[in-house]
Amino acid sequence: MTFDRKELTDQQLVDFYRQLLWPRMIEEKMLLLLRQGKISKWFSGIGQEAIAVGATLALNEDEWIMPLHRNLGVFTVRNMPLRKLFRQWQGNKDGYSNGRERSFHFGSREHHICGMISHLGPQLAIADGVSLAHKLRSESKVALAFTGEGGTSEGDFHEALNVAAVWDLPVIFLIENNGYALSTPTPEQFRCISLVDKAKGYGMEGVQIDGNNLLTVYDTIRGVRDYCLENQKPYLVECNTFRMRGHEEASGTKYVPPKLFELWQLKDPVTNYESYLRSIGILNDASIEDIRLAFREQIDEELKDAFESHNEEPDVEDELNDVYAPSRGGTPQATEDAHDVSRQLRFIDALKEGLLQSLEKHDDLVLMGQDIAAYGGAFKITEGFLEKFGNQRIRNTPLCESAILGAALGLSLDGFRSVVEMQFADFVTMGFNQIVNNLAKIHYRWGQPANVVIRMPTGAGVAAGPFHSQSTEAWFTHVPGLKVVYPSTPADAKGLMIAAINDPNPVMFFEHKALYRSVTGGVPETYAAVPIGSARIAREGDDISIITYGSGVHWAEDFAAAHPEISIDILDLRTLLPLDYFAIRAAVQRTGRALILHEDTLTGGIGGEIAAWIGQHCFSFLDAPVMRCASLDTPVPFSTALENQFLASSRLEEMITRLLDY
Ligand SMILES: Cc1ncc(C[n+]2csc(CCOP(=O)(O)OP(=O)(O)O)c2C)c(N)n1
Repeated sequence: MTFDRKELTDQQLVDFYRQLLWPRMIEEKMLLLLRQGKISKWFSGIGQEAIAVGATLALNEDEWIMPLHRNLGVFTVRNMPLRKLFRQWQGNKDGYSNGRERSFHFGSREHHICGMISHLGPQLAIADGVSLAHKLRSESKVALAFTGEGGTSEGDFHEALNVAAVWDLPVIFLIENNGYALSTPTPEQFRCISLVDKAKGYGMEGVQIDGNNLLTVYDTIRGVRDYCLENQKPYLVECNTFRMRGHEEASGTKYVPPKLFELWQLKDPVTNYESYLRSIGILNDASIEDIRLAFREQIDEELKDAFESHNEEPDVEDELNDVYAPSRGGTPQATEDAHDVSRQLRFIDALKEGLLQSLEKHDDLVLMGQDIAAYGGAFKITEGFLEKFGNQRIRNTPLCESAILGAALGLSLDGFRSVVEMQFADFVTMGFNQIVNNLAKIHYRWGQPANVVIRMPTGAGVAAGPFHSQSTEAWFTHVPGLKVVYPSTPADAKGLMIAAINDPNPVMFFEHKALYRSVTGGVPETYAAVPIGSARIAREGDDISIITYGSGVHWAEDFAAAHPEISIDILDLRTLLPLDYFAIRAAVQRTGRALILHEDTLTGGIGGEIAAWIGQHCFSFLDAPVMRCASLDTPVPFSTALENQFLASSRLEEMITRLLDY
């Protein structure tokens, strides 16, 4: 292995040695502790340290890195103290994730390190978002994201690189090609000759280097960083290396030919760099032993300290409180009579006004979605926004929901807020993982906000068939960390949009397409929020309470108008997560008869959750069993006759009659 020191001073070369040796020695100690049962799981980076260490040394300290499970060197070069890292690995409350995350699945804003989720590929697009934040602020910074060669097979790899290329983002994508993804060797993973060849396909530059040579990695990443900043473009770096231990310590290496270990042992990054420093007279036996001895002592001292730290008793309140980022406060609130104002707007125009006023209010708000700029979006809600706010804030995206949601999280990490439009709510499946695993969990895991609103044009009744009509809200009400909002009136569409954009948590914002142009109502002109989590009494009555949301509110109101002989009480939930249990209890108490109505299909719909809660908490108020009226448990059919039969509205009269007759 040949080394080229270029301009590096003797002192820098020694400092680099220390940076390279430190994670190696920590790991060797961890492997011992693992065997003694003192830590539970370990993903080894032995043999690969030059990549994490060299790349981190090449960046400025305030540039974000998205590391993975073998990148201890990123954490150590950023000076994270071993005593705290060790507490993290032990699941101690004094680690970096309050004991909530394992191994390297944590981050630290202070150190500009973004914690990974197990799914690997989602890290990559977060770098796009952080980099976009830099670009929007005209800051000269790069972001660097790691992936293994296995991770390059994920769709997220493709999406993230493509978005960075299309948006000219200075992101360094770094592949650690270590030969195996768990037991899968590279010929079973991809068929291109080199992964770096993929760069060309995305219209970006790329380079393949020896990942075991610390100075090569450092020098390459420094040069690539300069290139990215100067040209405002991404870059792909493939680092060849080898995984010298099992995928994780328990899984063994039986599937790796022993010859490969012998070969790569000769290329060990630490011993080779050490030999180089000896050969140029910078280190010798004595100085190396001094460094190693000092490290050994430091490890023992820091671990002693860490072992002495005890976990507090778990506290349910603490856990529940940390699911959501606390509200920032300060947003003006809509008055109670917001629905009674004389100015009438269609649902779609109210929504548009909420977005427009928010864009005016918050310079840090970015809108992203397919065809939302010049075209104005599939439903024309963002028409005219481009002219007013420019293409940096009103961003057309390539067709890649996952990367855009990941980028939204990256924007949030760097202080921006965003609204991401799903062209239809059905397409959220393509970004599902980013929502339920990354955005939803990040606050609980390591305390970061995900100030992202995901607009979901939803629902049936428009003869659009199974993939443009679904009610997908129940998929998300099951995910702690998300908020799920579903307005039924123009006033709420505007007020809840304002609230959602001010909320530091990810908000799924369901907008029923059939209501866009069919519903008109009073909407205040002022910029004011309708609080998330509070239901609205749409109509008070004595005979039966219909607890509903979205199109259900209008079905219930139409029924009530057509049946003045029945005194119908209607509760519009407005938010499905968190539910307004206080209002639900009051509604049940008002009539003693509860019908839960939703357009979503019956089984597993939010109605089941509400019915269970009423059964448990409001039993003494009930004069009849709680009933549910929902759509058929089938996909949403296309033909009007089939769709009408599918929809809950076709069974509403029957269900109301049954409940009243009980
Ligand atoms: C989406 C997903 N599928 C499967 C896994 C299980 N898994 C964890 S790491 C891994 C191999 C990853 O290989 P690579 O990206 O090459 O990184 P390496 O572990 O070699 O560093 C697999 C299959 C996972 N974590 N996420």
